[in-house]
Amino acid sequence: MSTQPRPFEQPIYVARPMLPEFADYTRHLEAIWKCAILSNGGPQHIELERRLHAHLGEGHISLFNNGTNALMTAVKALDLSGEVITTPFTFAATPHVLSWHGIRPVFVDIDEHSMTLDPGKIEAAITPQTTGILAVHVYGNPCDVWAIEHIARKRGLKVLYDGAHAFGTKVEGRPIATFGDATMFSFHATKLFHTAEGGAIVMNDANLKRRMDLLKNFGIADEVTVRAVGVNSKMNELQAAMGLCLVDAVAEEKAKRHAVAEVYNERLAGLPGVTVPRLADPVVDSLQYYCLRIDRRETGISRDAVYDALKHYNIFARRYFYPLCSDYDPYRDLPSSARENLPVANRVGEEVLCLPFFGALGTEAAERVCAAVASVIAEGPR
Ligand code: T4K
Repeated sequence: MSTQPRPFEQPIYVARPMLPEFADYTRHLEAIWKCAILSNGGPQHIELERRLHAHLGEGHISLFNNGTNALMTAVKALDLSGEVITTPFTFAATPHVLSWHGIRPVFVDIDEHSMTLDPGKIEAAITPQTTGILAVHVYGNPCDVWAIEHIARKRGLKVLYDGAHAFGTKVEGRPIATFGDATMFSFHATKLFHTAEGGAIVMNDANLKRRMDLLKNFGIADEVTVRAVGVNSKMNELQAAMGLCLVDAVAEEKAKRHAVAEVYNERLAGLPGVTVPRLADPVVDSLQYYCLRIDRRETGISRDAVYDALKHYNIFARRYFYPLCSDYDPYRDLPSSARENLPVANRVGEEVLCLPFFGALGTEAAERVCAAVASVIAEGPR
């Protein structure tokens, strides 16, 4: 007789931030205390910008106090207006940054496998008002960057990537941020690399970098010159110090996550109706999220029922990204939000389940998560 898996003693969440040695962080704090520079591009900020090139490529990096403000500033710096094509299968921040600028998001369906914008459906959504494409490297899966580049060149559109999950992702050996006009990375606490809250824009054009730096600092060029309508979105020294403590720990964290992902793949791939992510793509995966797909027709149990039942095991998985952004109150009445326009995104949104995924979870706990998932599916709906 099979025994029921044991619930976890403590709640297991989808993410858990890497934390540096406390003494390491206080060493950075001592340096901050000594010079009394807490913000506005101090020594920690300068050093972090320099150190991040190893992970984000040789483009120009501009640091921000969070990923949303970084994206919002990039929308302004790129002069996007009118309509911008984007995906409904993303976090609220993606369409919100457009709406905050009075730009209409136009939702286009996603590709079944990468879960990113389907380039085959972009052109039909372009109108005379379209100025750009805001595509998302969901879970760190790269968009079809070549096809998007081709369309953007042909139609004269700007390309902004939301790479909130794509820290370290490469395509054919190229850092992901070398594609498009600019790429945003989130350094939120739940991300592989973090600064508690934070983010960055990476871009190839030095003029754009100057404009981003201007806009995130009120548009101030010098003590007597304000050149643009800017905001205050600067990363402060305490955030940058956290980043400096963690930047070298990313490789070890990724190795631990890889081991967890291998356990998940090994134990869950055989469950009928369950699809696990591929780990051996010619792409360097950011290992940000581990997302299962649960096909109710085959498993006999809905994703939502699995999500709820896992809570009895003290496992708090997340349904990133359900509901779709096109179903949020501010967007549901847009013509592009119609279900018929987004059949793949609607189906995928009902199948995805992100399991707890962080290095400190360890392979033993990962085995227990798998046992719980398998047991929930075997038992079927309660
Ligand atoms: N674009 C995309 C595609 C994004 O996914 C995001 C953010 C953005 C743009 C915007 O970037 P930021 O402005 O955030 O830099 C979380 C994150 O807050 C958010 O950054 C992230 N995406 C989104 C996918 O996930 P919630 O509402 O799910 O967070 P929360 O508080 O429920 O956290 C999830 C779990 O993580 C908790 O159950 C416990 C654990 N946790 C969380 C925090 C904050 C910790 O253990 N420690 C912590 O400090 O949004």
